[in-house]
Amino acid sequence: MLDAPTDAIANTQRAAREQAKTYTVGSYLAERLSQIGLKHHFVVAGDYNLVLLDQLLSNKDLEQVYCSNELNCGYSAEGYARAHGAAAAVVTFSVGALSAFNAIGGAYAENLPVILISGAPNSNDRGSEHLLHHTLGTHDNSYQLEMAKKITCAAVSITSATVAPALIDHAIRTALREKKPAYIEIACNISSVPCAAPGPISGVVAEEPSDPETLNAAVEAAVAFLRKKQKPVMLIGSKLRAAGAEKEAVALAEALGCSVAVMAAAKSFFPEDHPQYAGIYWGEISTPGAREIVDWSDAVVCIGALFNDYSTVGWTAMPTGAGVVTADMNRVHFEGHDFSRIRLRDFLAALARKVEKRDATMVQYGRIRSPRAPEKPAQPDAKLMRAEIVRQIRPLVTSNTTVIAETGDSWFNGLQLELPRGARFEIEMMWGSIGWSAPATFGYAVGAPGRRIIALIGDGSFQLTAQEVAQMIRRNLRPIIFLINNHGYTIEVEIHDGPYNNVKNWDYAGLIQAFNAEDGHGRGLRATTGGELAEAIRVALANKEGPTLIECVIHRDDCSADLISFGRQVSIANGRPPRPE
Ligand code: TPU
Ligand code: MG
Repeated sequence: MLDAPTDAIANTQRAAREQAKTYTVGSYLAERLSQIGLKHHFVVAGDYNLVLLDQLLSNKDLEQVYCSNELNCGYSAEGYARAHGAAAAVVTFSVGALSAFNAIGGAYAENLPVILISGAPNSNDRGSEHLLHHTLGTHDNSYQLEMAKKITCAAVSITSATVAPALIDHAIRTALREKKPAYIEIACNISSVPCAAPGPISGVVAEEPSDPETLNAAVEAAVAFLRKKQKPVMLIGSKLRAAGAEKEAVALAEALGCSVAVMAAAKSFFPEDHPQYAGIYWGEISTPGAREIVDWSDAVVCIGALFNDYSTVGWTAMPTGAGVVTADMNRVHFEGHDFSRIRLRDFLAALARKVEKRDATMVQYGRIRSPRAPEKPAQPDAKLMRAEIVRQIRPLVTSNTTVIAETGDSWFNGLQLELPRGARFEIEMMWGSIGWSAPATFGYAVGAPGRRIIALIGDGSFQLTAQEVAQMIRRNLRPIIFLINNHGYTIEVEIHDGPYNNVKNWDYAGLIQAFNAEDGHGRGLRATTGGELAEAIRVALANKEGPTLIECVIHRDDCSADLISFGRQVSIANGRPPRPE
């Protein structure tokens, strides 16, 4: 550490250096990305963004991470945001950005601040008679910005260096506040043009405070409401993390003393080893006791909950009625009250300080809880089955593990894993785009290099975005991928079957060899029995230099009981006839 006078000199020198430094639009953007804590940005090059990429490279605190295509680039950034709080992806105009839009829609649905940056046509060509490549071949090139406005919380087009700082700051600030993606398009001739130096980052990252009077009123009303109730229960939803309120939820739980159930999309957002943890509430496919305790309660405090057709199992499981308290990211409402402009974190913390103990649901849950039945290992040479895969994965999950579960039966397999304190679970349940998990695993691994990542991915999903395993190999990242090969879209089979649910088989282990080419250290293994799986896991744990993919071959119809029930209810919900006209 420097002593005080030397410190002052160093500060003056730094300020002088900053003044002398000329910023360009691109280096300004890089500085802002670095200041909000990003260490990486995900990139696919294209002629509209090449000069911008040079400018971003000039920031030594920011590393460029290359992706195989723009869809994967978007998903990688989305995975990085899950690990790191925010992320940036840089793509080229239209041919790149339109592919990335799927992932950006996902970031919107999943409440993740991903900044999508697109190179764009030269400012001189705007409104001119020139037709440009990578466009629709019309003279109006505003369509990408217009599309971006629908799937981001802020979308800006930069064609002038003078206004660039304000527009960049606006986009980043809005994304961080709203926990939603933002879009910045920069004309290719503008990114190297000098612009103003960035002001203090506090102006960009400052959070909107709760309105103190509203907060107070909401807490008073909630305390009075809960005083009248005998059996409150807490239900944790996926927006709890986006609200930055995980600790405060634990504090409220401990003050109330009640049972705490989580929704599937919020697995790991409340510690599973906490004595008040009562499992996953998901209608008829809840973990044992969770549904019963929520149904038994007389007040369900829903915190950051997100109810859709999937999370309610085809609208069969949704807490309703006068006992429901909805505590959302910026709003609380219940029985005759509606309060906005209060932050969830502040509300939970203040409520925890004032609320009276109500532990009836905890006492009752203690009576009805049933420990998971012990699982019997399969014979080592018996045909591999889904249940045996889950059984063998369980001991791999430690406090340093993140489990990433892809859409499909992998959701249900992942949800069956118990998480020790510190383990994390990532699922894309609102957007549910197959193909998300391979690049999200890549991005997550870049963002959390010290963590052991276990990805559960179905064969159908993997085929959308498999290339990103090559990027894991390129960076010597070490996730373990359990590729569940049931030769089809089994989740769709359970909802509605037909020939369209069959998947062309691949040689998945061979694919990793192909990705390795001359210098990679990925391992690809195939398990058809429990014995082969155990051996493959041993090899995976010993592979210190790259990812390991274990193809787990099971029967097309070997799926979890939960998926069968889920599929039936979703099929009923999808098949409701239209209302009479
Ligand atoms: O375990 P399993 O067999 O269900 O998983 P797999 O093999 O990954 O199959 C997933 C099947 C699936 C589809 C085809 N799940 N949802 N869909 C519909 C779908 C189509 N396209 C995108 C981008 N996302 C989707 N969810
Ligand atoms: Mg499958």
